[in-house]
Amino acid sequence: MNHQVGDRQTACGFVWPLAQFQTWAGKQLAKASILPLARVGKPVEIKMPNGLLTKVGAEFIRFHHGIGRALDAPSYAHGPQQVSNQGGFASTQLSLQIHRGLAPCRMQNRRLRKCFAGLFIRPVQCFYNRHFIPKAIVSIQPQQLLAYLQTWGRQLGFSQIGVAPVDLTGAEPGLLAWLDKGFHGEMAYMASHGLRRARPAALLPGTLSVITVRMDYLPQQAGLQASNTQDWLEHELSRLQDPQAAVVSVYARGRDYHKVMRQRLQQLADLLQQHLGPIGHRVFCDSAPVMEAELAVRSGLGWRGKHTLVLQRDSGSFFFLGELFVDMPLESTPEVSDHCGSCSSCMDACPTQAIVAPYQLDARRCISYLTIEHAGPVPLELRPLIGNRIYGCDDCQLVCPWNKFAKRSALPDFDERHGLGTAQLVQLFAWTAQDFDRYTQGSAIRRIGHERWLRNIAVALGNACRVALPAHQASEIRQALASRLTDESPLVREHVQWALSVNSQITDLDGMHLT
Ligand code: B12
Ligand code: SF4
Ligand code: SF4
Repeated sequence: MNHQVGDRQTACGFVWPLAQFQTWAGKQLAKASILPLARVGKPVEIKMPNGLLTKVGAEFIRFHHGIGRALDAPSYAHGPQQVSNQGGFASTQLSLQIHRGLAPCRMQNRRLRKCFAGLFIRPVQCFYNRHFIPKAIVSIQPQQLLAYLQTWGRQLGFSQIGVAPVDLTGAEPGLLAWLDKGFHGEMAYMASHGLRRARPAALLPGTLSVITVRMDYLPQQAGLQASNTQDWLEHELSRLQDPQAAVVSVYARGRDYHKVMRQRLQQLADLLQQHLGPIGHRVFCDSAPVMEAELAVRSGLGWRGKHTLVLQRDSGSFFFLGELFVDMPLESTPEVSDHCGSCSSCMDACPTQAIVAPYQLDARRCISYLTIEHAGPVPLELRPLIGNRIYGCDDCQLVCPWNKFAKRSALPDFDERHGLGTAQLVQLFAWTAQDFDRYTQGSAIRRIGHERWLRNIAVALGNACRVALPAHQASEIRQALASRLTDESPLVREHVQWALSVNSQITDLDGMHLT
């Protein structure tokens, strides 16, 4: 990259992070991406006549006019111009992270050499996530740091820890194609952040690495009713065949994972800070525009299955993902190879054919989306395919051969609550709004509210009515549905009416017409 800066500018770096290095170092960084601080998609020549350059404060240089805005985009992360800046940023095909945290411009050669030799020299001070972080200069071997992280991670109940780079450029075309096809449905939050979702350093300026974690969540109770608890997979599959069973996705039977993960990630960050002094950091678990599966894959926590989830040879896919964004340039952990081979069980098993091609999920057809994210009426053509799944769906995971190796959670947080692993539809349909609030306290289920809960169960009851059942069971279902025909919610009433209209067209086991 060629550049020309003002006469009075002795250090030749012209944009962060290059401004921090001597001329030769800046050039090497730009050319060879020595550190993950700089990535050049296409060579760009920028000439800045004297006067356009303004030195702001003691530590960084900002350009005026269009290109300056584009290059400086991440520092505007919280401003209203962020989206348009990002557009400009992308179209230049140039990606440079602004980082105010590394050692100052006149970094001594001795320190720089140390940095390249594998020792991370910690910043003296920085702003991160709008907070001032005072720092002591500490050096630590990357491998030593990773070993600490892994030990602390295990103590906190994480199953694995990795480190991902912040460059997710490779994921951007897939994200855009997914949005372009409208696969996100009503999840407006998936579209509203644009490419920031694939750019951790644009989401939080100063982020240099992402510490990734995964946590197994299979409850200790899963399959307890089976003759052998190791048969939990068969047990889950058999409940799908029982029309009166209320199937709540395995991940949602215990405590809300967002809370568990974020608390423990913060504890991990606290341990890190006890060791290293203050660091710029922020924790995430399904709580911000972050491509968690991409980060997990890039840090070797697993490979991407054809169902789009991340999975592992020795743990299957029943685990959550979370991240700790940090302002330290850490060495990434290696990726693992893909072991799906010619298998397509997940795609074949999907009740709604939501996996439209390998690694492509049309969320609008996914039962998890329909029962959790989707607010309005469930599309009529999809209702019969939902079966008895009332919150989320696990089918594509249950059939995956690698889930024979799924691990039970190390934490009691994911223990099943209120019999949610064994509940019946009629029983849950009887929950009042107060019952719903009481029984779902601290659970992810609470997010959907009582109305959507009843809507989902009405669909499942309607599907139960399609199956030939002994007369007394069919009658119990009809009565439960009828009790909500006058529900205050038009959404619930419509689904109940649909369920009962299905009921009127079938016959029971004794060959008697049910209406
Ligand atoms: C939105 C979302 C959903 C949506 C959409 C899922 C999806 N695949 O996009 C819905 C509501 C359907 C959903 C369902 C579930 N989810 Co979800 N979900 C998310 C969330 C918030 C974002 C995922 C995302 O970025 N999607 C955007 C698309 C573009 O990404 P992608 O599918 O990975 O696509 C990539 C490629 O496949 C490819 N691609 C995709 N489509 C296309 C199309 C074309 C044309 C092309 C060329 C390429 C392409 O490009 C993309 C970039 O590489 C994440 C948390 C997070 N912040 O990351 C959790 C997350 C993925 N979900 C999770 C879970 C547990 C689930 C469920 C199992 C819950 C359940 N039991 O009901 C199901 C599983 C359904 C499934 N098979 O994926 C976990 C997964 C953990 C793991 N082991 O991987 C996550 C990571 C949450 C967490 N923190 O643990 N989820
Ligand atoms: S969660 Fe269920 S509906 Fe969604 S892709 Fe997997 S099997 Fe299909
Ligand atoms: S079911 Fe088969 S294709 Fe799907 S994720 Fe598992 S191994 Fe891969």
